[in-house]
Amino acid sequence: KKKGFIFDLDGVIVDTAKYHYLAWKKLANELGFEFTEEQNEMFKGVSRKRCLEILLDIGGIEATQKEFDTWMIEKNEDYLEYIEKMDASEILPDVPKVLEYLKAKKVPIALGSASKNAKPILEKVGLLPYFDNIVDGNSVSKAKPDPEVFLIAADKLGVMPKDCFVFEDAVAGIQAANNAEMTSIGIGDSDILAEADYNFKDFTEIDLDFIKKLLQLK
Ligand code: G16
Ligand code: MG
Repeated sequence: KKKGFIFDLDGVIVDTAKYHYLAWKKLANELGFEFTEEQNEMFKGVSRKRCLEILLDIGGIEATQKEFDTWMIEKNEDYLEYIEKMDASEILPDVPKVLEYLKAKKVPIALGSASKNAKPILEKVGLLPYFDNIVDGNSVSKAKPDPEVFLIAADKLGVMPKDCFVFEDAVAGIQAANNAEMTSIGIGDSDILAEADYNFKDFTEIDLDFIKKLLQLK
């Protein structure tokens, strides 16, 4: 059976959550309130628009449509300044090991991310050539935990959803993979990602024998 692998971006391949955080924090401070790293946890895997809605809720701010749009742009411009400086050193440990292995076995690979900046980030860190398909915030209408992003990815890869494996660091992402009836692999805290079929702290914990076993599943 043909298998496919789908990777989330933020928190799985690179740690861009810290840049999202700095950009949101700057906006919050400009608007006169604090935004903590703890609160930033809620933003993981969540669309930019939804993040701003939550942020304004935290600050108790009612925005006009015009203000809302301006702040969305402002946050993204600050975020892009961080992205601009990224290079291969920001790839999370042992991610290339797994990508390399899958490539060598000619297993199709897709990206399934909520980010509208996914492609430039992959380009910056030099991983774009590994991906057969990119499904990101520009091509989906329903946010995780809706399975849409992963179902489109499976379709593009030409692999049945049940034969796809998804690496995710966000609860909503694990739920999206499960909702797509794919095998979910949690990257991060196994207590938080308890709904995942498999759990690893990070890719250094993933043995290539494990990947091999997944490829041999019926
Ligand atoms: C990522 C992040 C979220 C971010 C979202 C949208 O999702 O985890 O924090 O808000 O993308 O990003 P952008 O503002 O670049 O469109 P993922 O699915 O890659 O973890
Ligand atoms: Mg993520």
